[in-house]
Amino acid sequence: MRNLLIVVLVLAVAVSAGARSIADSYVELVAPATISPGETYTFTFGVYNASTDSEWITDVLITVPDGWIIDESSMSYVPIIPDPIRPSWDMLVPDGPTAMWLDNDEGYGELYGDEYTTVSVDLTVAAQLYGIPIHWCLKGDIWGDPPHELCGCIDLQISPVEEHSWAKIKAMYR
Ligand SMILES: [Ca+2]
Ligand SMILES: [Ca+2]
Repeated sequence: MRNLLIVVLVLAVAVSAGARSIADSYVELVAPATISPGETYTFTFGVYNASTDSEWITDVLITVPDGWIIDESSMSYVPIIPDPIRPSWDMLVPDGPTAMWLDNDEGYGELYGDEYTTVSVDLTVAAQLYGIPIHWCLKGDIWGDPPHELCGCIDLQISPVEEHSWAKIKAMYR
């Protein structure tokens, strides 16, 4: 009877400790600090895997607002381990408005627990802005407990359109 009680207690601890998965992982905007309509910027996003039960992140998906243009050739990331490279995202491609850093090697994920890296892509901001945020999703390698997918959004600091337009007009008459 005493053994049974211990087993039950250990199980309870294991469940509560494991119920973390990739919860609290996030994508944050590192640069640029502000954007203006119609301009192109190199966007850099920080990606953090908060998993405490050894779930590793496979894919990073970043969805831009309507009318923005993704420059596929500019997509890159910073390896944490140079040799062999890790994370080794195998496909850096857009799918419609979503820039994707995909781990297509069929193995486990690439960004381990408590690791942080950055991904970058050149984005041309739409000429009309409606204050729509950038959306992101992180996918884990389905190890440990859910959630195995986590999504969120990033609000953007937009410089005033009028000020920007006047600067452009002034520049034309310089
Ligand atoms: Ca890979
Ligand atoms: Ca992998």
